[in-house]
Amino acid sequence: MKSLFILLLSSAAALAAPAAPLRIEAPWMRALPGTVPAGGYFVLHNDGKAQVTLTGAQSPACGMLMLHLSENNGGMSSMRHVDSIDVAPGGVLEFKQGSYHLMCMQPGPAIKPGASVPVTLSFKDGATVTANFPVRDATGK
Ligand SMILES: [Cu+2]
Repeated sequence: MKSLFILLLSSAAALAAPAAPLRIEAPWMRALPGTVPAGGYFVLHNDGKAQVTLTGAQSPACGMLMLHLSENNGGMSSMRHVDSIDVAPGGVLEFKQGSYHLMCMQPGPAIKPGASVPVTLSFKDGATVTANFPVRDATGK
């Protein structure tokens, strides 16, 4: 009887174990006309005590979903793919226009203003975080 009690206790503890201390705030996806890739924006909070490394993103609505960084060099703006982004303990990583953004390379029919699509971020340690990204139009509405 005693061992059963311990077993129940330990499985309850396993259920209560906190997930990776990562939060996605203010997510949204910017739909552009036609087949132009859509941009994804959010703020990632690392509430944990360890550095995490963002290594990718997936969405069933997007075909390939890439991590991009926009840069402005002497008035020329361009974007490039990045493989990974470190987020320090207690740190915040902002995906916003003109900076880091998700690039939804083949936006599917679900990418339309007023809809919302799931996006999963994946990390080097195997952790994943999923959030629903509301879709807005080109002007951000
Ligand atoms: Cu891009």
